[in-house]
Amino acid sequence: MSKQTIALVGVPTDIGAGHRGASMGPEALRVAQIAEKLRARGLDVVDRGNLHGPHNPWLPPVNGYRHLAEVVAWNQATHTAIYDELAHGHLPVMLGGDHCLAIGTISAVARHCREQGKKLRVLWLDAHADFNTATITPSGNIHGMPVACLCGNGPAELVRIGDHVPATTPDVFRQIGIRSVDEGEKRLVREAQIVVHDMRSIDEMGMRSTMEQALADMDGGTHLHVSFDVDFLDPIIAPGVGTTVRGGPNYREAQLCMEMIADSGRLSSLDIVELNPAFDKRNQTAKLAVDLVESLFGKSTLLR
Ligand code: B3U
Ligand code: MN
Ligand code: MN
Repeated sequence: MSKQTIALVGVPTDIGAGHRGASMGPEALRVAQIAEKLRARGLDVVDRGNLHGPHNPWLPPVNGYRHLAEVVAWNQATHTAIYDELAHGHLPVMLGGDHCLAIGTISAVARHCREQGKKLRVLWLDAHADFNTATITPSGNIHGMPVACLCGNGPAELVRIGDHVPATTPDVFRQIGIRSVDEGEKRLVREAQIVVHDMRSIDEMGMRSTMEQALADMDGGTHLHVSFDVDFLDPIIAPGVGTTVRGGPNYREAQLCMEMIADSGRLSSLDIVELNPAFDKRNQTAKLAVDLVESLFGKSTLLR
């Protein structure tokens, strides 16, 4: 079998975020040589360039949603592009962009899994649960809502992306690194019974046991999607994000997390989101993200 092509798809928008700047994420990752570093590992990488969509009008929320029409347009484009890569047997890497774009990627991955008879597992690496709705959101920013939308709890225009409602179900998610969940959001996360490995549990049982649990019960028929929100990382090592939350995984913990995902051998699609060069220093957070993504694709720090 020839090796699987990794397809980089840039989605340069901050349409769902509360700060401007995640739109520069794809270029910062390219400047940090994401393609070259993966190629140096012997991987086959193509860069599809960037998708296009509406500009950010920077308006206040309407009925609990900021920029809903624009978020829909960007996610439709993302869905189509990611679905297309999967249909060609490629491993898509979505270079975001803010986390609202996971509606487009994960709906595409879920559709692909239904068609191929595969089971879906989503690792949601994030400081936030992203399970807000219009009535409980403190901000109206749709990057705080993608998991809810994917599970059918959101505006019809977003919930319908992907031709199947809901796009997926709460049981496919494993959330890791969570440390900032809004009051109303907590209740919804509990009701949906999403499996959350929050920072408290990582502190108590360590990253190794956490990842063993999150990666358990997968087999050759499992498609593993990783949605990597860069604010998952501790802001001491990753200041280049819009919404930092202190107390995240440190460099070693993050490396182990990525290495254990690589060891599972199941990684089939990836989002890299919320990188915000406007908050970064000398592109250090983009470089760190690329370093971690290299580990995700099998670079081990040990001579094994
Ligand atoms: N939960 C808050 C903050 C937030 C969520 N995701 C990010 N920030 N990046 C909200 O606005 O929904
Ligand atoms: Mn997020
Ligand atoms: Mn986040």
